[in-house]
Amino acid sequence: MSVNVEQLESAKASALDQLCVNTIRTLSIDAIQKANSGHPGAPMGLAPVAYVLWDRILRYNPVNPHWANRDRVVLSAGHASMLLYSILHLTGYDLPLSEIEKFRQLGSKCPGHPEYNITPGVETTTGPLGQGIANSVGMAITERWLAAHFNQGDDKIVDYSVYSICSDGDMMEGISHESAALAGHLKLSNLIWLYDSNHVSLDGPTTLAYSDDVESRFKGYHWNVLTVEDANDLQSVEAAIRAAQSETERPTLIIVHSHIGYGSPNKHDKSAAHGEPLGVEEVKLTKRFYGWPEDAQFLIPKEAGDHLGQAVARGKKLEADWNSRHQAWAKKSPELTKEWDGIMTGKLPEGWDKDVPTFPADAKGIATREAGYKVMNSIARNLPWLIGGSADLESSNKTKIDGETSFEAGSYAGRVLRFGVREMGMGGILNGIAASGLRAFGGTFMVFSDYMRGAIRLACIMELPVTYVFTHDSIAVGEDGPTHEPVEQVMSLRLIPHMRVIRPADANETAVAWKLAVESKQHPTTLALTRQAVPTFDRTKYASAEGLRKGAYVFSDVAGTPDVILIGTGSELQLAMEAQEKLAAEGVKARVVSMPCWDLFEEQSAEYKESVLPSAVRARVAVEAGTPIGWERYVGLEGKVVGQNQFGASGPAKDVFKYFGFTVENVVAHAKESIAVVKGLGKK
Ligand SMILES: Cc1ncc(C[n+]2csc(CCOP(=O)(O)OP(=O)(O)O)c2C)c(N)n1
Repeated sequence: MSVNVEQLESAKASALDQLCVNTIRTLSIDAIQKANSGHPGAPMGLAPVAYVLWDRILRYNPVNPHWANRDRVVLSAGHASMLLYSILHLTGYDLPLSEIEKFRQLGSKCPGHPEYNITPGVETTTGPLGQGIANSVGMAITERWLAAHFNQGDDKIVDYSVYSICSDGDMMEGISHESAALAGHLKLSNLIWLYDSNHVSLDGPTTLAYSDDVESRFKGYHWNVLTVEDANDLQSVEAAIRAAQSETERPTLIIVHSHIGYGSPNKHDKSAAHGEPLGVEEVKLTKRFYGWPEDAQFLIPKEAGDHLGQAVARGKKLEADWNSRHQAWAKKSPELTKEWDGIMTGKLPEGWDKDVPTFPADAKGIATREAGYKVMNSIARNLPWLIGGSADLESSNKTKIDGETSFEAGSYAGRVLRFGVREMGMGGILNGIAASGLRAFGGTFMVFSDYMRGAIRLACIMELPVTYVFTHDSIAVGEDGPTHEPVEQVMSLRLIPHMRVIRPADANETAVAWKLAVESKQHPTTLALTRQAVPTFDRTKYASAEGLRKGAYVFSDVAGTPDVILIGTGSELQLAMEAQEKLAAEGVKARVVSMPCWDLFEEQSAEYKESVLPSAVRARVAVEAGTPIGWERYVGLEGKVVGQNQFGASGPAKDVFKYFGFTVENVVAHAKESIAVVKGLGKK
């Protein structure tokens, strides 16, 4: 397609803009039609917004999508992925047209929904509505923290903005309420959400279920709220974003009124445009509306390609300017530069774990949440970019970084994050922080990890090293009763690929667990910690807690081949140990295995696994105060599980534990039963 540029300049000033906008639209439409799958409606309506952002507003370098001071854009409405891929391609990211032509095909850099680490320019994985905007809050928190920490007077090396493009669905999701409320409270003026208000979602018009007054809602969160009446009015879109940029006190929501499926004669403003290709005939009609050659596929008019391609030269210059600022800053601030490099490269500072305590043997012991607090603080002292907090359970979760201030509006250097009672929001925000380079942790009760599960799953998909401090990890919570007593949570977290669930048995295992969490580059870690005190085992008598690094290890052995193996995790290792003693008194040889982390154990060699759980020893008992489902994997069909197959009850912890069979006698009985089964004498 050829456009007379002179004509363009002399005629409507926006003709070239229009050409670019329609290029974004038609690329998206064609990719979706070719894949015979996808969501064309939002890219068609939002193309002008994407165009204004990437062409006139954002500071980025397509050639280096990891440039530290780039503006971030999160496409929270991940189903509109083709919008993002089209603009990334056109602005010169390493995303060739051949990848767009393979949209939604196996191995393509253009997967169905944007995926972190697959596509250059994609800042986070989105698709589950609402998660992206919560991530953007985490990114904005990180920018503020980095700016407070690293900018020195007029030497500003951190000053990026965070944008999110979101939709009706994002706004309906609960997580949007939590994360927006916190962003408003924290006065994150570096955060700008562009809300695609097109009044249509999957099932039909949003009026079916949604009549929020979004403007009032966000004003209530102390946001700056602006409105653009027509997404196609590029000047208004630009003016609104520029107004948002000059806001210094509040995050900004720009409500952009748009039309889903804009330009499609039969699907414009209809949910039919939302989630399926337009169809061959409708594509033609739509292209005719745009003044596009009807049969052209993946057409990028030269003028549009050239114009949007200028982003490469622009980006190179922006980054080069920043590099000279950064170099000047680095000369003046060598110590800070070391920290900066550590954050940007993911390298831990030397000596980060030098103060991690070794806990002396103590029969009374301490709760692993308490040990976790001590260990986390010993690490925080030497790892300045460890940052985190709790969803209003700090005194219970023991997550306070001592001697540090809170991250607060206007005082952004603090490392103590206060999420309020917002577990969902916390989950999404932690992902945004981790994706921005800081080491982030967040705490709540294990039972409420369910509230965070959507975000946890995304952390696992993205392989972000977030640390979850989930305390009160069993029915030993006691008095608060079944609503607060996790039963299925620990096991269900183990089900998520990439997650490392660690349930340490004592203070020294907790120390190793925290170290592993901090060393992790690609795995989120769940630390399942007790409310109640557990003995600190005598490591001169039993195996070193470093065994935790292998997931499971022989904690206390017997001479010769054991008659039975007792596997304990967390607070139940002590039951296994006491049972070992009782069984020994009856002449039964029991090996005790501590198994704090299934996932790590699975990563070990077959030889190692065999050395811990020899296949010849089939009498086995697993003891864990959680659902027994799954333990068959390690105890086999002849083994037994002392687990919790039902909800707990309210009462003092020791009574609850006893009531549900977490007693030495019960473990001993199960061990004997398993031995009998193996001998062919008992019931499986
Ligand atoms: C948490 C979550 N629930 C449900 C979906 C399925 N889903 C994808 S898009 C969509 C409708 C969204 O409508 P809207 O956000 O208005 O997008 P638009 O129709 O404007 O493209 C739904 C329900 C999802 N992706 N995430």
